Amino acid sequence: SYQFWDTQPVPKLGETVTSHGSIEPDKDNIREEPYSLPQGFSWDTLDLGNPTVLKELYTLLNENYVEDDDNMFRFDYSPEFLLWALRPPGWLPQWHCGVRVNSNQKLVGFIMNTVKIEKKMVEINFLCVHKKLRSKRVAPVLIREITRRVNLQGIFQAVYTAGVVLPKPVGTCRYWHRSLNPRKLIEVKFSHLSRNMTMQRTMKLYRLPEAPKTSGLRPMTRKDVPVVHRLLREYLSQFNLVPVMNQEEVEHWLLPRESIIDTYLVENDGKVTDFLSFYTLPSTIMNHPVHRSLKAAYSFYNVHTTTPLLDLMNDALILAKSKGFDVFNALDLMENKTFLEKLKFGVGDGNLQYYLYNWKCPSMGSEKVGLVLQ
Ligand code: YNC
Ligand code: MG
Repeated sequence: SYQFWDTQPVPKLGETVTSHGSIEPDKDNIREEPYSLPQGFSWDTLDLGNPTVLKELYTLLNENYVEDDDNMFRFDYSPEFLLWALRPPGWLPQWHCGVRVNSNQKLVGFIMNTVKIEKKMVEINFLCVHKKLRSKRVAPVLIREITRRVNLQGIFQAVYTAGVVLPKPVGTCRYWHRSLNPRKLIEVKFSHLSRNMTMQRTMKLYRLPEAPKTSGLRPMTRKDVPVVHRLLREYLSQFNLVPVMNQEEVEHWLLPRESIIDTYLVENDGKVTDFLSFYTLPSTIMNHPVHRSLKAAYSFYNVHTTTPLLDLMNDALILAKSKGFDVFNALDLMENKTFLEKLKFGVGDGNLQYYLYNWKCPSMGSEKVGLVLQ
């Protein structure tokens, strides 16, 4: 049973949902006072424009955020990446909701950004409680408080993803990994040398050409925003859970930013037909004498109308390799299952569950999920 989640407007785990709609009505009286934290803690809205505060958030996440099941790797979001993820068009300062320990000012961040998914929803991300404060029921207080702050803006729905199973996933996706630097991945035990394989043969197996193959492939620029916006909207219409971005949001999320987001499009005879994108999210390698950081690229939105998706994604691998990434990760959502095995991705362990808050709809296969969160 779920002591906290059973009190929330989400379907029960065993429930089969057949209808669409909100679970509880929009509230007209929203609590004015913040929720009470355990003794010794206070709320603090984080001003991420202050470099000292941004560094504090970076440190909290760098030391306490998501780890793999074997506690060998932990996400290492860069400060610049955090600014990109947490300040999209429409961000509000009060949604960067932190908790500090009164005595030493240490931080527990719970932060979010907006996304519009047909109904106006917020996207919740970066829920993090310091390791020393785990299992003390601080997370439910953070969730209740951010819900209150979002409700005050007249928004009553949210979307979020997590590795853990909660009531109730609307979709279940799985990460796949494509080795780009197999020697390092094996050295840090991210992957293992297969039976009957030598290092030499493994390196040959994953070798990639030096340069992309698709003619007309080039980085996206600001003037491409309208065409990328149109391609994305048309492409996403085939999936069931998708972001509805305006041009400003397309510019924010897809225009290249060094070491944060890469987007390349295909233009021939003045016509843009396809694009690929991936974001940069390294992981700290815990307890390794030589290697400190695993450089990972994550597949973001890839849209094809003319270039086969397989060719587009092969070019994404080539670009990522040439930029020094060790591994290219992709979820099995959208049309990704059509290329994962062919391009030598290996299946990961663990799932990424997609959830909606206060919104009921039938669950869907991963190939119907058209939303990627950072
Ligand atoms: C989780 N990831 O089941 P029950 S993903 C949601 N998302 O509740 P305590 C979670 N709930 O079972 P701890 C959760 N993980 O009693 C645990 N829970 O009903 C539930 N890890 O609280 C759990 N970041 O404080 C249980 O647990 C209750 O101290 C237990 O804290 C949890 O960002 C956590 O993986 C995750 O920092 C903060 O373990 C901590 O363990 C941690 O005793 C490492 O909590 C980092 C990590 C999670 C990444 C993410 C999405 C979060 C979505 C939150 C839900 C948003 C709902 C919508 C709100 C807006 C609504 C509107 C409008
Ligand atoms: Mg806790």
